Amino acid sequence: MAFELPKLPYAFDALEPHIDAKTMEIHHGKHHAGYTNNLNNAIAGTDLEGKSIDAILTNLDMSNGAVRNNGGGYYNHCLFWEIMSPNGGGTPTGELADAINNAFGSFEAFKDAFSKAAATRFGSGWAWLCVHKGGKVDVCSSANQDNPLMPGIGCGGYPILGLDVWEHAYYLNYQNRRPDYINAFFNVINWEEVSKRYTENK
Ligand code: MN3
Repeated sequence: MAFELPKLPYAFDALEPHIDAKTMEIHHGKHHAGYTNNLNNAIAGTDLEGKSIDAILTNLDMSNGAVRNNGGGYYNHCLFWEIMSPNGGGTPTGELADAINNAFGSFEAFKDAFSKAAATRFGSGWAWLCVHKGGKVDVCSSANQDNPLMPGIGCGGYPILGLDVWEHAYYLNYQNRRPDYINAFFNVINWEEVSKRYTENK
């Protein structure tokens, strides 16, 4: 069965003013749709067809550029839409808050580390908050559509929060001001969903 572009869980303009409607429309309807179609074409008729996206990325042959780029692009954007919400922002609670405090000392220190990872990723890529087995969390970044699930990428944990820092994610509204976009992202983070991913994968 082919992968399908998921429906956005909110309207295109729901994340304004932090992320504008036009960016969301193009990002979801053109970019994510493109990765989805290209992934389906890349795996059609191969032994990857029918496997879950987690299984494909975890066991990926990194020399398979089409699946690496489009499988990563498919997965990363599925995650990205889910970990944002018009009711987002604030800070995490419960065991995720404890894990963040244990790893970074405070939420503010985590925010600094994540923002730095996002701001210093040269060119296109993603910043991640990941959980390792046992519950420890870690921040890393990756190039292009790579993802820490892939062999040898980032901190190697399970991604529970990701920020797209490709210019297509922010350029219409923020132009070259990536740090402003990163700061605005914190107003739409869906910590409930991030906590769920933490609990299910720790
Ligand atoms: Mn993108």
